[in-house]
Amino acid sequence: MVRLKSGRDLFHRWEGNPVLALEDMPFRCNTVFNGTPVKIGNEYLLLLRVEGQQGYSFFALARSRDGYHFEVHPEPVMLPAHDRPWNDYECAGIEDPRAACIDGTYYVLYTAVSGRGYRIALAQTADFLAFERLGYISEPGNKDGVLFPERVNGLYVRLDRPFGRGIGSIWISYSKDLLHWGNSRVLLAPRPGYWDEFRVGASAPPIRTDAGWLEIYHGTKMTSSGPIYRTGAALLDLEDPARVLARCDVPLLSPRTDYERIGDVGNVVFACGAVVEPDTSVKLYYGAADTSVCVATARLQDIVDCTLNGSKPG
Ligand code: BMA
Repeated sequence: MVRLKSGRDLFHRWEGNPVLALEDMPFRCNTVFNGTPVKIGNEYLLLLRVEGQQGYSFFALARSRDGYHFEVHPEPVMLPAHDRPWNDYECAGIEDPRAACIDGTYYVLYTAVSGRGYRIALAQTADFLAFERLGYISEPGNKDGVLFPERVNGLYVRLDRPFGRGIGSIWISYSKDLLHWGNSRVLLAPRPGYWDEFRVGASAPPIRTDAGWLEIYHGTKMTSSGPIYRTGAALLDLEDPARVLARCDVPLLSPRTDYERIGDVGNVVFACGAVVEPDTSVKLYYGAADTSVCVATARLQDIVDCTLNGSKPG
């Protein structure tokens, strides 16, 4: 049994954090952060964002038997594409993967970066070692794409974060084939005066609970020394996920430790996915200060209760 330290946040950081940092990487790079987890059988896989020394990002894979101790595959598993038409839109890197399993198939949404801006890209994988690119599913000016893990009323559903006029909100869209999306509308907007008053974006693919789809998202508040990235949660109607049922007033995880406050980008906790265990505990994997990968845990019911009550966790 792994002992967890209690903090002031609902999520409890693992005392062995960070899970992965530069010294754990088997190849040269600048940083490793923002990994998306899947659990296949008893094995945990983390698809990691790695920033190379050149400055652009790509993906690596780490494996674990307990969700805490990971070993990184010796080579990167996905690099920005070299060939047309893909290289036109990701020549400056691929970032922030989010994996979802829908009807037995693993899909990864990621941010494709080029001089033309940020686009959301869709890829498919069987083993997280080889990836088939399926398409770009947004115009430039969009990121933080996550897929719901199942169709709702026969349609695929996704959340994303178009930039709008720079004050980003989380939007919801629908699709029959994962490639063509529509009926897009605003779902969660920044809240003036709150910890998420500047920008919000989806973090983890939504988790089905009895109380609704639980969306663990990130929000930022701007300060005189830059934004602070925190983690919050909202509940969406199971049948009509465009309907927000509840939203937690307070963040569930905030940068507090040295490894979250100090790094290439300080004051950042940025999750790209969570694993719900059979005992309904949740392992949230997050990038800390854009410099390492960490894990924090909470009970699913506590996250739901906190979101429903909308107030400070006990
Ligand atoms: C966001 C994304 C994340 C990053 C965060 C903090 O816009 O680029 O990859 O972790 O900023 O720098």
